[in-house]
Amino acid sequence: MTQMDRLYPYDVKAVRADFPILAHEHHPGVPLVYLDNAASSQKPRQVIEALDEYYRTYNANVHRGVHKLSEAATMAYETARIKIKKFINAPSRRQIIFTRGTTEGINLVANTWGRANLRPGDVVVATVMEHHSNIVPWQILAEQIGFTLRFVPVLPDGTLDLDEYARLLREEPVRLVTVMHVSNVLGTINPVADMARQAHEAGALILVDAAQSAPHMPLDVQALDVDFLAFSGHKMAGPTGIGVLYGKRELLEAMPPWMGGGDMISRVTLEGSTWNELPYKFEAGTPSIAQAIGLGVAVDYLSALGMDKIQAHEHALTEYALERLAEIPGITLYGPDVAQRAGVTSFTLDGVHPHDIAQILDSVGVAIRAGHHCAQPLHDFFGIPASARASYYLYNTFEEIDALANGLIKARMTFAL
Ligand code: 7TS
Repeated sequence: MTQMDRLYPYDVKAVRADFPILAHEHHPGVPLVYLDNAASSQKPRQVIEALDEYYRTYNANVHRGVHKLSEAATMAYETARIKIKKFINAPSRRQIIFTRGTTEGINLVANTWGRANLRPGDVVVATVMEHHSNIVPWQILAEQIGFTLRFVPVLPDGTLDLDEYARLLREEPVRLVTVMHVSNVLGTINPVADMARQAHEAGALILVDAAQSAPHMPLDVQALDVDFLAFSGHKMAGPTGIGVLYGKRELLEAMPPWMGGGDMISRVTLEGSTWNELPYKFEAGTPSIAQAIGLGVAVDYLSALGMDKIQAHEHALTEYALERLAEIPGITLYGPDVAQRAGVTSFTLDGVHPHDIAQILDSVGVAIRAGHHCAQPLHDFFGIPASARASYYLYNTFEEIDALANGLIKARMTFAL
């Protein structure tokens, strides 16, 4: 299939015009082809302008002053929360906790629910494909508490070994399953609704790392029936420094706070303190106000296009990328069939180190990521120290995938392969 046969589900040209950075030249005369979206996405002018407007016209702290600026800031901050509640179909805005990102959301669950509920002998199940942010917090806690961490293996096609998952749930005292929705290396879409059902049948809870799904597909936390779900604003057209943790209400109500400080208390005396209601119990200190407002605008932007259409666009891009990449001699592609994956393609090229691939691509304007992508155990499984990764978003085009493929051919020629 050629790129001419492809139809875009929305006006990608108009979308691109909303992202100022995409109009920049990467080098003189060389346009930017941004294919490092799994690391962080670019931002539309609507989000940039919302930050600008906040700082220029109503900058103030939230939940405090009765002055007009503080009221306006509080209103915008809380309106963003309601937008995000709708975006993931949470039952209540009280279940939307603003964090700094996915990493903080996972650490929050580990340090509150985990610390209060996990005991020596308990089992927490993660997977071999997890990002380090969903491995290390559990390792730290396991060392302190003495519970056991087990990992669902990955199969050679880049999907999870779900038979082993079922066996772990059947045979081990599993209290929590913590799993990524979409792999940031393989693009694998894990069957988290099924995994949640199985976890619940075994009496376990499930936390979903939605860092690579919330930006790219419709999410419904009630349909998935997950207990906790975390994601980052900066990967979904929003600012850095803001993320979301969703939790089931009864769990959040029962959990102790993590960080102590202003805003999270109801009453403080020198003898002790009582906690504020949800979600403020988990939002100690001055939050990322501008960033939360910006994330609300990003969510408006994505929703206006339609998450189903964004997903369809990225699916078509990924299908095309897999075809084009497969034509490159000496390439090894990791991850499942396009039917089971989101817009992430990782690969190695015989005789060329991933960092050299990234450097040569950069010279022709194509920005990708090379390295272990914070997933060293997964790279260990495939027996490679690093890979090159191109990841796609709502503004990418088929022509940009051609630029990637042409850049890879140049990389081979540079190394005289
Ligand atoms: N979980 C997954 C699946 C991720 O891809 C990332 C970031 C995180 C968690 C952490 O998100 P943060 O916003 O808290 O940092 N992934 C990547 C990546 O693949 N390349 O750079 C960051």
